[in-house]
Amino acid sequence: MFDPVCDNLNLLWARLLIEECTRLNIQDVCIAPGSRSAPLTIACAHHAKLRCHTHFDERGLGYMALGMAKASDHPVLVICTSGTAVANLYPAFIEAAQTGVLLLIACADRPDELLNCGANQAISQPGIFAHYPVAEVALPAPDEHFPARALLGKLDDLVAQMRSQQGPALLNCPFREPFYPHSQAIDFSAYLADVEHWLSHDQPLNCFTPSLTGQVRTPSWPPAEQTKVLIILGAMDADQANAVLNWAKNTGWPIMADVQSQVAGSSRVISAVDLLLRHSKLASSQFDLIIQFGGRLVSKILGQWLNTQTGEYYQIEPRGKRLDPNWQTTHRFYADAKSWINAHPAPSYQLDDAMHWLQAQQQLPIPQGDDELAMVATLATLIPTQSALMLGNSLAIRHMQLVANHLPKALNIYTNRGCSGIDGLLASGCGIAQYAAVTTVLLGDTSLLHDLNSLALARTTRTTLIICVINNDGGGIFELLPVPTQNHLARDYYQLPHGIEFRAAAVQFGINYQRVINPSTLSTAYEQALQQGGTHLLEILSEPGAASKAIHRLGEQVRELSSL
Ligand SMILES: Cc1ncc(C[n+]2csc(CCOP(=O)(O)OP(=O)(O)O)c2C)c(N)n1
Repeated sequence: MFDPVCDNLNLLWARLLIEECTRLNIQDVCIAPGSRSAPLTIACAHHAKLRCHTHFDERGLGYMALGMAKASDHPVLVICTSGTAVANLYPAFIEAAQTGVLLLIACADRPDELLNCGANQAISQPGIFAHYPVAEVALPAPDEHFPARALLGKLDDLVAQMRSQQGPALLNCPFREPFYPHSQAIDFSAYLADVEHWLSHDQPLNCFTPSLTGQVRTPSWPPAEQTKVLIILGAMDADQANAVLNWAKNTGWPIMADVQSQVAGSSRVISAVDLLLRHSKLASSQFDLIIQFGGRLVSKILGQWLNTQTGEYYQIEPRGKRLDPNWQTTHRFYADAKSWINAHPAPSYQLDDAMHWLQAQQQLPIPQGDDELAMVATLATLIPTQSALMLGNSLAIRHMQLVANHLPKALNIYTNRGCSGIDGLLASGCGIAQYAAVTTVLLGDTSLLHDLNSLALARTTRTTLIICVINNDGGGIFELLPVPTQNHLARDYYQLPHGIEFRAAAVQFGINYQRVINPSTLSTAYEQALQQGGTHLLEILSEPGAASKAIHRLGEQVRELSSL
């Protein structure tokens, strides 16, 4: 029951907003300290239904919230103070916008009279995230002339827009002093009279029902039996991907799966595409119809190969975003995979078109040796089924895509591929770890240095969190890119070798640490970490330059496979 007695109007407004957030199904709030945001923070701290998470660094806080929102499938609230605190949330906010994650940022602000006059810690906050929010509300400072009904209604509208447009939103909250309670007990019943009904139940003030749009069927469906059909699975949820696998099972159509499809480890999909397409015979295949669910394909080779296909190309994507860097689709469907397949019953052709791809996949060589690719291949076999895996950008995700067929069948894979930043990857993993019994984070050394602050989050994680950092002494990916090497340009301006190992950082943050130098020490260290539980940092040492050589070698082996 909402208590109308409160210390001051700031706190009452904050309590109204936070209560409404919980009624709108927000269960986690990520808070960074600050004075002006104190009413919001205090309201959260006293709310029995909220799980509060704190961090001193707003950049990491935003990324932690992002990971949590993805893993929980609920919107997550982030609270911070005014000034650069808000700006530090920008990277996570953009990533949320690009990938449709429901982050609600509530930042405290100065009231109008303290803006543009030299007042401390004041910046221009409304509009700070440019066009990235799906919606934005700039509240007035708490004022009894502003009805409680309008206050709650504005929040309801914001969250409804987040849900319908699938993306993050900004709630700017100016407060005048006092920010903290002074043991007063003011009865605000008269002010709350216009939300009397809301006070008596536990539902949001406004309930929104999304409009039900009828699914349009493609006139030419189903394709004729002789039509060569290929299914592509991009980044998507496990239940959507599994629904597609089920739907297609009697067709015999080949299914190529990105590592982000959640089903890359299934024996029914072709996930080692990056390797298979290096073989000329497979690469010469042509399809009449490609049906792609989700997007943001990791494999560049797959993307380039798809570009050589000249048939029809359907893309099914629920947010209505074009995920089609080749500008190749002939039909775009604004639908999630399940709705689309419901409207398009799969024919039962029992073809054997997928067979030679799947057989070829089984014949692929497994990376051997002590380099990072061999270690990632080993890691793929160690990760427990049903656990969570956060894949960092740069080589971490690319290595895993190469060996994705070795992953367990059921695994929750998370990535930040909206902007593919190397920032906030550990923080995102820490957010995911709130919702998974076991979380593995795989990332590069520069990425970990970028997000070293987040070891402070990792140390407080209560579940099992295994951070695997591939230390190849800088940005190993640049070895694979045509960066000029003369005058050490690649080394001094791109790879930035640092000679740093992470043992001391692990000690500083009180995290278990193991140095790993080959697949067998990796297996031992990983199994031990799993058994022991808690947070572990496994430092996978890899010779700089070894990754590009290993990928090249593997590609050569595939090209020479005569049995395919
Ligand atoms: C925030 C951000 N800054 C810069 C980049 C460009 N970038 C892509 S990969 C990379 C190097 C990453 O190095 P590391 O994390 O060690 O991974 P490795 O390349 O060795 O796999 C950089 C700087 C980026 N993607 N994101």
